[in-house]
Amino acid sequence: MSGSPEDRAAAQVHAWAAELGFQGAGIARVAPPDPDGHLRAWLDRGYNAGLSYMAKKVADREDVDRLVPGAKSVVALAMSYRREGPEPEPPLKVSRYAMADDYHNMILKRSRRLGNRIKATWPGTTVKATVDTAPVLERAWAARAGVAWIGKSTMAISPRLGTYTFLSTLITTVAMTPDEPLPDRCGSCTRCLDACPTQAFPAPYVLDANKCITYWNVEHRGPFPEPPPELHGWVAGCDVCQQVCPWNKFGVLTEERRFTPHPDMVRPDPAVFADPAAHDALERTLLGTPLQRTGPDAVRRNARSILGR
Ligand code: B12
Ligand code: SF4
Ligand code: SF4
Repeated sequence: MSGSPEDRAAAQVHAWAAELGFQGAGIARVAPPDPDGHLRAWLDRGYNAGLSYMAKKVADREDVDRLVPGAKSVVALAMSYRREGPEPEPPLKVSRYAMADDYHNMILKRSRRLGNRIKATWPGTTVKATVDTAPVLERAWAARAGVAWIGKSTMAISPRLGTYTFLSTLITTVAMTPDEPLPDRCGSCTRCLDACPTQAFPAPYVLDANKCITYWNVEHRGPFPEPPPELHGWVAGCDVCQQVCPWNKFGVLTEERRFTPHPDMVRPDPAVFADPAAHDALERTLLGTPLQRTGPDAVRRNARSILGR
């Protein structure tokens, strides 16, 4: 490998990321990730709904140096979970990300393996891996590192992978040559804004979680308020703003066995999902998926609301 030490470090990290199964990887120099204050504007308008954790550690989200003192680079990583197969279907639709094994542990392990290689190669280095496990603006870093641009749906869109990706970051004290950010390729398209069943986008690039189905059916605990939110058949998550996005027509498919949908989650059985007597069966069905955290009570609440029980 030729070039400066920063060039060599960047090339090495790119090669390792690909080896570890990250189809998208990019490097950003440490700088404020949200200089225009989108996060604070979002919080000021109450668009975080009941996600109180988003209003905490705002300064950390705005400055990775607070998480890793002396940080010089952020490696942004993306892994596709897209596979062929039928779209979620009524009566109870499960979003694609929620049909398979929970991604957090699996991706965190891979990111940490990448971190360990970095530490072994550059002794004395600090690294921190995140997969929605620390106050980090993962989409903003994916955009800065040239992995994706942030679309009008607020999804990070990779030209090769589309939007069905999980993001991760690795913050490190190693200096590396950064990649170029990508231009916004949404153009005049407004499909996601038009298709959102609950009109959850007050403006392009801004999502109001108070209206987003995923907020209500995955994050909200306890009974629904009156009148209850319209779930439009989605018992867990919602994929509409991704289903309509033209960048998802040709995205790279996942090769990860762990992202194979669990059969019970592809066509959820209303008897298991909605009947309180089937609590234990529902708990077993959710085991190991991202919905284990949401829990059987909330998932049954969603199913009953959809089925009018
Ligand atoms: C809170 C949260 C949610 C909330 C709020 C979503 C939101 N859009 O803010 C809810 C529960 C609704 C949610 C839903 C989903 N989520 Co979520 N979520 C998060 C979390 C924890 C934080 C996101 C955040 O910081 N929001 C605050 C807003 C202000 O930040 P932002 O979305 O990054 O927005 C940036 C831009 O939009 C931009 N911006 C804002 N305003 C404006 C205005 C203009 C004009 C411009 C140009 C830019 C701009 O600046 C912001 C900051 O840089 C991240 C994990 C993480 N730690 O980052 C996962 C994460 C974003 N979610 C993820 C996923 C997969 C989903 C769902 C697809 C799940 C599903 N199928 O149901 C949906 C998608 C809904 C959607 N369209 O966003 C993935 C996204 C992967 C990707 N390719 O983008 C993440 C990164 C988790 C992960 N590690 O993979 N999520
Ligand atoms: S996930 Fe569904 S409800 Fe939320 S913004 Fe996208 S289309 Fe709208
Ligand atoms: S549907 Fe269109 S506007 Fe929305 S994110 Fe995809 S390309 Fe951008």
